[in-house]
Amino acid sequence: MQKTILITGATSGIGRATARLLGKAGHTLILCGRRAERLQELKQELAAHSNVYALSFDIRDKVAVQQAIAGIPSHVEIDVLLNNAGNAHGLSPIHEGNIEDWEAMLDINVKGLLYVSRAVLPGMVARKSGQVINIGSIAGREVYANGNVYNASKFAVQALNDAMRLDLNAHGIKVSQIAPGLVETEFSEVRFKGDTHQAKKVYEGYKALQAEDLAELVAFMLSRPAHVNLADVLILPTAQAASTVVKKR
Ligand code: NDP
Ligand code: 8X3
Repeated sequence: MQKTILITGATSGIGRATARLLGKAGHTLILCGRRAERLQELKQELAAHSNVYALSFDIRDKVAVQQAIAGIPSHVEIDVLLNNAGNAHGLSPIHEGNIEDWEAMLDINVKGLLYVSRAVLPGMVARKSGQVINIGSIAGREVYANGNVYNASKFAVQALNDAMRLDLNAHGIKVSQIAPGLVETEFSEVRFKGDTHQAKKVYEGYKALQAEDLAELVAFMLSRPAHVNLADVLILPTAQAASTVVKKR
């Protein structure tokens, strides 16, 4: 069955790979991110398969989020919300943390997810159907040294995922979390502020998850029958046993 799927953070990594897979399967997509040119490229790439709406906004801006989602044509009813946009900014001990980095992580990973959810969920509730998939992290299950505020933001996603499932249960809405371990995307470049050498080192000596692995998981979760909810899925590279335990060659 074809669905209408809103994906935040569709300009890169997990979100972009998922947009490609679901778009090629013919689903209608609402793709979000700040980099408008990448959204347009994706729209063109998928034009033969999928009806794509591109919404460019900064998820930290609650007015922009609300306006962008309110601007979606009223006949386009969102069946699936993939709350994926997010990043780590920095990796340093708490007493040396950069306060702007902290604000970015809390504003994007937590508050941004809330702004989008607040704008999308009332429609699902009114229709008594829908599905939310929140992208959390292994970092939301165990803290690691210097991860502090990123960990806190992903623990918040875990809490919000569980809270959404409770609050939306009476309305027939599925709520699920995917908590990945190490995925080779632009994530580490963002964390290390464009230091590609440091970013590459994160993925050296073992096979990290690829964005396409996550896309396949999302597609599988969406393909389950109505009575089945993969409510919380931890997905790791085989080489990874815990946040900081990775078997390298
Ligand atoms: P990428 O850096 O490749 O993608 C991040 C996406 O988030 C981009 O599309 C970016 O779009 C969007 N985004 C970031 N900031 C904003 C903002 N202020 N406003 C709107 N959109 C924003 O990383 P990943 O694909 O790896 O990350 C996706 C999710 O997966 C995140 O929630 C991350 O925490 C999570 N995750 C990643 C893991 C990994 O190892 N890679 C592991 C576990 C979880 P744009 O810059 O165009 O705005
Ligand atoms: C991203 C994975 O281990 O860098 O959430 O925190 S990790």
